[in-house]
Amino acid sequence: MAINGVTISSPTFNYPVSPAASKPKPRKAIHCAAVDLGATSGRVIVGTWSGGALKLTEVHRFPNAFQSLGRHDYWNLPGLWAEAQAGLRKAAASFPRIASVGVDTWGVDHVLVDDIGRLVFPAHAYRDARTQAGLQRLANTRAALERIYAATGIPNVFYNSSLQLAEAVASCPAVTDLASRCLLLPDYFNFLLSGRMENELTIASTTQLLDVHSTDWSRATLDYFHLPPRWFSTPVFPGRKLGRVTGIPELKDAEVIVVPGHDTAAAYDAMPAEPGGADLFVSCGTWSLVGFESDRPVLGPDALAARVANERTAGGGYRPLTNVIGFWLLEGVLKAFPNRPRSEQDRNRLTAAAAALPAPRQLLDTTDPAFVNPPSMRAAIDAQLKAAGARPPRDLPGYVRLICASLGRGQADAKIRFEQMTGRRFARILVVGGGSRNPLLCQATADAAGIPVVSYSLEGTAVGNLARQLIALGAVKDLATFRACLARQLKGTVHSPRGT
Ligand code: LFR
Repeated sequence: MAINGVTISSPTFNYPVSPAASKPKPRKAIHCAAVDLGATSGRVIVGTWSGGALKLTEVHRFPNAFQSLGRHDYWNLPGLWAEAQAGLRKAAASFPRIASVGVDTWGVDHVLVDDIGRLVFPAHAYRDARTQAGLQRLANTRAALERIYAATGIPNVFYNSSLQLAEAVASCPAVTDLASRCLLLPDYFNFLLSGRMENELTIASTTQLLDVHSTDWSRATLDYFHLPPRWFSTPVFPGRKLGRVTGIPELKDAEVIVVPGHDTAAAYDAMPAEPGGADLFVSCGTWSLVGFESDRPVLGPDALAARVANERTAGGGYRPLTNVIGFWLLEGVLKAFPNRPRSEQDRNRLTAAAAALPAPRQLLDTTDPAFVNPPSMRAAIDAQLKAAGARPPRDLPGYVRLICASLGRGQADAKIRFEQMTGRRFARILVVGGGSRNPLLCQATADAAGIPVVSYSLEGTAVGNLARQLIALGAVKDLATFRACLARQLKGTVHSPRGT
């Protein structure tokens, strides 16, 4: 299918639903638009639900990157909004009637606005180094560190909104008078689309400010970081309708529906998981998010040491996960090679060349803070290897081999730690996102974890976003139904572990 020059060729973009799951109704096709913003790229995807099947059409895709100005890193919000609008206009031009729109983005980043939604502080990017002092301070204050983890279930990580907001208040105290609301980025885009300001639950849970035992904010944690409680409203659950689109005349009849605003929550919703909880999930893109779903959080000293983040699912449950650095490593290294791949075909060739190389003797420590935002990723990798007495790779395939093997080890380590902490045993690892299309990484993960990895070529974040819209519109009964359909209809690639 080709729309506006974008061709969707993968058969996995069609999700027929069996009659048992959803009796075919003589209804017209329903079209929903997912605005899915990632830290390195964004897209607008239309999901068409018809005759019990979901079809995806990518109508718009664009690169995204934070930009440095002076000593800080910022998001280009006007640019992102322009791209989101352009994508939504294309959606409206290509489909007869878009019923609804939902927005998901990466976690933690936010805006501070006044009563009418005007920005009163620039939107910093989470890799900005401004949180380093606060990060160290909390790391060195054991009692506070434990108290905050017990209260929020979120470990002390450089990108937390808590640390970012505390820095904003400390460096610019007037911001507490200027701002009346803190909106996470999906909340802000929902506001731009609908005029309504709401905080959404899944994205709120990335802030380190939400109470881990309720679905409201942790007053003690807000106080610790000197943040005004009035900036935050009780989070709404995904599925809430915010009213019609106001800013884009072509979409004036479409509803703005709150979806899991956090892209990782959306991606986990799209996992074709077996019921029973024996699947470990990996949503792999710029970050690799390794975790599972649980009806209770994983807390305590071991979880804190393993930096387990108890983020929330769209239903209010828990998604204990660890963040492995992901393809940020590769995206960084590619910048050092002018002959880097430009097409999908080139990328496949590079992966194949890397797969033909012998396994690296020395793996990277993927938790090294030097990889967070280095001026040169290649230099940061070389420095770590040299410090360990190992020789850096000679060429790009060598780096790809090293990165995939190291990420595979990192993902497998997360699985092992989860099993130790919870007593669970995982039988499979399901992978969605860009990393699912990298057989080298999937195989490295299977080999290191000792269980099969099943990869699905699936834009999980957009699919989860669309799933919640369809549920809110009454077209799909519930998430379990949606997942059961995916599990029956999607063809995964199985990477079986190889003995060493
Ligand atoms: C992935 C993600 C992760 C979050 C990181 C920073 O896109 O949302 O879940 O930890 O970005 O926000």
